[in-house]
Amino acid sequence: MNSETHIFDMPPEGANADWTIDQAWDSFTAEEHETWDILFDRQQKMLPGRACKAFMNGIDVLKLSKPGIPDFKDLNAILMDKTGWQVVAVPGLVPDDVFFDHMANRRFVSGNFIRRRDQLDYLQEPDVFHDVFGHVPMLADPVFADYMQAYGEGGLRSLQYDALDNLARLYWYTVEFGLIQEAEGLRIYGAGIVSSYGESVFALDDDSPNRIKFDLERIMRSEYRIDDYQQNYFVIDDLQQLLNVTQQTDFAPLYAKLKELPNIAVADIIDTDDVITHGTQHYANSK
Ligand code: HBI
Ligand code: FE
Repeated sequence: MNSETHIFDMPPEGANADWTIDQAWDSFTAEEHETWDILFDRQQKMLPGRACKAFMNGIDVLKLSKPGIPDFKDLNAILMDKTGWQVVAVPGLVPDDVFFDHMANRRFVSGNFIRRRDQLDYLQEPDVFHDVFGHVPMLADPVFADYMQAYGEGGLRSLQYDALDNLARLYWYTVEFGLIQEAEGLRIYGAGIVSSYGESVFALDDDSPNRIKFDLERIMRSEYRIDDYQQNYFVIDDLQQLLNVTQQTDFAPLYAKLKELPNIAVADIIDTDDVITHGTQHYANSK
């Protein structure tokens, strides 16, 4: 862990007991607002025909094309009206139970800093661009909004079953790196992809990764890497599928079953996979 990461055991000085802080929107510098604009413009050019309908609609209804880092007061007024979600500022990564508790109460935590100019393409910790541009548009969709709350509630329960690793994979392969099959073609809904210049092309167009139909049990067994493009992406038929599967699955027996099954390595395909595109893995193998 380097000195730039913001991980604490306790809420840092000045933060509230639930780890939230004031966004202090007036404190962002002109350069920081401009960093947002550079990132926003780049993604905005890329995403038509790539991001799913719900995401594009969220950008529109939340008026995210207004220049500069969004003021959460204005953003929340619209978001609350659409789906009852709120965005709250936090200093950086927060503990899992805190993260889940906010989500279970329809609050999405956002890092209250923006990446430096030499980090436009990659940073390890979620900043306000990833959290707000990547995640918040989807929270304006009523079905996805319910899925995220259900996920937060499930996250809290998973801690009691010592199954956080399994459930975190569901978040990773849906909320962060999910693809969706729309009538017009394959589209992105995952925040880690839509907020990344390189991966928003790679995930859809590159012949390297595998693209596999969504399967809850399979995903909860699947390892992932956080430091490079994904080698497996999972594809849902629609957002309702995510909500249905989380509401209809009895997770306790599933967690028990998963403890007896081996993990599935990054890039592996298994017999039961419904494979949409079988990747070459040339990208991973060239490293
Ligand atoms: N904290 N700020 C922040 N953002 C996250 O995405 C986050 C977190 N703490 C824990 C956490 N994510 C994980 O538990 C999830 O990825 C499952
Ligand atoms: Fe994220």
